[in-house]
Amino acid sequence: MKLYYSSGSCSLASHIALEEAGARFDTHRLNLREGEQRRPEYLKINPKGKVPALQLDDGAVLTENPAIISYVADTHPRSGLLAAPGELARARAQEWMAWCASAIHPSFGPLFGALRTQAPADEAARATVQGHLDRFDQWLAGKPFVLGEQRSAADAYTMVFYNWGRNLFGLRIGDHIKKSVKALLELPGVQRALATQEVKIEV
Ligand SMILES: N[C@@H](CCC(=O)N[C@@H](CS)C(=O)NCC(=O)O)C(=O)O
Repeated sequence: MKLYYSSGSCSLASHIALEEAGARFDTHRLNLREGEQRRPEYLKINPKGKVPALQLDDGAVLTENPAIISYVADTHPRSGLLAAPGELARARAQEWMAWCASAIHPSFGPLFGALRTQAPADEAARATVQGHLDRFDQWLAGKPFVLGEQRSAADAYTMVFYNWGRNLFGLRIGDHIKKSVKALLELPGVQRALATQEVKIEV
């Protein structure tokens, strides 16, 4: 398998899942600022022009973080990233990833837009992201990971939003998120993904 990613982007979520699953995979880094995601050779891999994309050994390409993370979890069942079909814990992890992909991630869009044009970010857009981060934080109260004491596929996004919120946009990060990030930083797979992507996380 080969993961197409960009350093510090949402593809870090899939990268963390692959490493935590103990998957064997190669990586290919794209520079989004230089527009490598729109070059014809990459559009042949992912016509959407986005990362992540996971190319499987038979050449098939999977895109969208929740799909990639679920596939990796299901093909590496001993990793314990996702519970078996029919178990509530599986649905909870998928519920969480769907929220991350469909609500939290897009809410950062206007902030990235402002960053690119060096314009001040719209306060309403910042407030929307802050609301998501606060809800994220409340959910983590009293537990190190999204589903409780054990890390799971649902934790793959935490580092992405922590990094964006704190380091790129100076948003408020609650203590429960910080505790979760600390716990995630102890995991060898998370450490490997961050090292490969050359992303430095401080809590
Ligand atoms: N829905 C996709 C979103 C992928 C996405 O937006 N990736 C961004 C990086 S975080 C990207 O590739 N942006 C490049 C561009 O839009 O040109 C997913 O969850 O995987």
